[in-house]
Amino acid sequence: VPVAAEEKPVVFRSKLPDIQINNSQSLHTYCFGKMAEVADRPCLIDGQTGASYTYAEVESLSRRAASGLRRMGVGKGDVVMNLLRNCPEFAFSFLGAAMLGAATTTANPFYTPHEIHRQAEAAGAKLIVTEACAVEKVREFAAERGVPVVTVDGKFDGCVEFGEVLAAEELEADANIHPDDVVALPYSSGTTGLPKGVMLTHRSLITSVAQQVDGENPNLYFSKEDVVLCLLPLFHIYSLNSVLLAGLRAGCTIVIMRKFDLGVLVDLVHKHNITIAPFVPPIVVEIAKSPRVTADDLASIRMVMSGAAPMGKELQDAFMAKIPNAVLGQGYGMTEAGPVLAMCLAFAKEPFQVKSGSCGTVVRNAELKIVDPDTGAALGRDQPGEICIRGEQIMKGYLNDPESTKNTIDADGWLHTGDIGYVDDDDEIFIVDRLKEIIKYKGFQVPPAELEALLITHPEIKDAAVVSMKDDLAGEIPVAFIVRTEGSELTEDAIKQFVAKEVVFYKKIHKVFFTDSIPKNPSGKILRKDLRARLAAGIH
Ligand code: 4UW
Repeated sequence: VPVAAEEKPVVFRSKLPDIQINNSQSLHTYCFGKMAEVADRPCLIDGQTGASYTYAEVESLSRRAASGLRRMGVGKGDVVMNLLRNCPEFAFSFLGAAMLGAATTTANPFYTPHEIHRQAEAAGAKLIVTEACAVEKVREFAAERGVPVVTVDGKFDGCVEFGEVLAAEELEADANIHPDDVVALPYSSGTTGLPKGVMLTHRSLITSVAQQVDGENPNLYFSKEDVVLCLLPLFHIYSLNSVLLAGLRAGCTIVIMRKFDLGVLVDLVHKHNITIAPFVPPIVVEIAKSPRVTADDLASIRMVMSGAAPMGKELQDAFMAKIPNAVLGQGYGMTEAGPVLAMCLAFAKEPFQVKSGSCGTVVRNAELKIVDPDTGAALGRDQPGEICIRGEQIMKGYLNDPESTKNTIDADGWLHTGDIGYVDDDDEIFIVDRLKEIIKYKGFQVPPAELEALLITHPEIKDAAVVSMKDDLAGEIPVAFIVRTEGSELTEDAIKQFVAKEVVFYKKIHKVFFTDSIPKNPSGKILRKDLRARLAAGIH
């Protein structure tokens, strides 16, 4: 009997050497690691009010937030919900909770009450920090469950102002924190199903930030002189990790912007001499196309990052023609992966040549492989397959969901992304397709399973399937295939409105196609590929 040769999978590594990462400290200690050098430098600037906080002040305010939160009943192992647009208080609350050994679950303040309650409940939120635009959506729910609500922008009946939380003495001693304690609990639907709590620990986030900004030749070179624009929402892991935490660690000044507006963006760039601009593709498109924005307007920017959704070569080239002095490149992240899998090596302190359209090279201190989705065999260069990642940065697992965890992280510790891509001869990664069902509208997650579950609650809908359709501006939009009950004359508009009432704007259904049946495999799984192929071919 021939003995099978032991197969060694093809593993891809960074071109940068591994570094020593001290990831057994707590996340805030790590992020404030350069305090002696940066104590008096500006750390956070509120773009809207102009309020500026030094590093020493941010640490002190976070310590006071920690005491204030503790007084309100938050302790080790608890979860605080940040239901906030970008603001300095987001950082104080997040870091304060970390000092207590508590975790922060982040959610979009524009979520509907239903979406917010579901996450607050699943995460077991003990306290909610929010603002005027969302306070009415949580008030009743919080009162019923005895969850205190803190507001950052004014006084509301039955709520506590953030200023009162800060009116406490600084927390003297941190809780006893274990590196594997959860510190951030963002929600993501991952490769399938409904949104789940992604347990990111002190160890995983320190590792991820270090893989980006630490070392003699950091992959993502942020320095004390840099001014980083924090425009992307901090409730999403991209901004939380690669803007706030990475910016703090590197000693940058972080300019906080509440919402996207091209005019305000240009003003802030000019006023604060922004040097680093983390964007998503729709923002890159808007700047590339806007005749109102000139190279002069953005002259201080030296680095433009894009991620969370694909950016093709054409767009990348068009944008670079507009800002010739900046380096434009991509990062590739996934909430569950800690989040960064790959980062553009042109962002390194000693930069490498890279290609347009690539989403970077695997980060250091990590392993990446490409597997055949059918056989699981590891593939070599230039062969597209499922991207898998391994390293100390990946999530600990999904909260209260060992089954989904097992389906995402295999027995050998490889996290399966559900993305299809290949690694070329220069170690650059190109994403070409998606195996998983998630739809990305401007980089925001739209879980089809959530919309399908909602649709079939309608008495005149017998069956439903939601898939993505390509869109020039948003990248992808959700569309629905609907089987009506017999005799029903339910209209496309009625269905769209039915969904719109229950979900945040980017999960709205854009088109409805009526059909006789939803194609499924023998075990009942929707054949999304078939539906997407139907759309592509124009057969509905
Ligand atoms: N190209 C094509 C890309 C790309 C992409 C992501 O919402 P999640 O779970 O997470 C994110 C995180 C993105 C991110 C984090 C930190 C960072 O530095 C950075 O780059 C600068 C980006 O999006 O969605 C994960 C899914 O989003 C797709 C892909 O399908 C992935 O599994 N995605 N980045 N550059 N697609």
